[in-house]
Amino acid sequence: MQTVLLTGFEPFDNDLVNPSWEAARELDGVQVSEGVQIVARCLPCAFATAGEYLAQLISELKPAMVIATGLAPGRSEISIERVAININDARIPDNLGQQPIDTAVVVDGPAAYFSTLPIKAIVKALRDAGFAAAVSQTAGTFVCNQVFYLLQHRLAGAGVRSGFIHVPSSPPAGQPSLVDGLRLGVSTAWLTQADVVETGGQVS
Ligand code: PCA
Repeated sequence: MQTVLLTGFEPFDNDLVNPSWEAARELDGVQVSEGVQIVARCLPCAFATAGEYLAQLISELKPAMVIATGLAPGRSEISIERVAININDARIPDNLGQQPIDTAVVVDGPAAYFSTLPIKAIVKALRDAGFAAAVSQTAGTFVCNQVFYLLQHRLAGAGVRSGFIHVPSSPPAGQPSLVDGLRLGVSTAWLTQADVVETGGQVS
């Protein structure tokens, strides 16, 4: 049995729930395709511990693919992140009271890492199924970006697909559930051989 590690985050910024974990937890144990099962875990929203826990999960589970998810409170679309950058610049304190400003995620690490998920194929599959979805050119500079960067740093060259998906606070009315959206995102990421070529770009 192969494992797809799917993470969500605990609530932060005085919220009581985090929809990323509420959705991811529903997918724990779900089969993606023959012989491939999702293991869902919740990461702490803290610079000091989130990456450490993720590294521990990767060592333990030896996943064949990793998708981390988090909440992007201001967005209305499911955002498939393109790139993680080597900077922490927190607008608010994390859940342990830390608020790093302009520090490196990894000292002397590369400026950025790209997602190794087929991001355009995921956006297309979600849109075709009725979700508002888009490629996002920034995962921010808070704990989600840090975890995304550490994930890509850890798995660089390992041949294990990995990336990050931001979810909205609440999907617009009339859309299928976030749980179904994440399930479709995971299965598309797993089954797609080569990413589709269509624009997901922006003019500034
Ligand atoms: N969203 C935050 C951190 C945890 C989460 O769910 C972010 O986008 O950085």
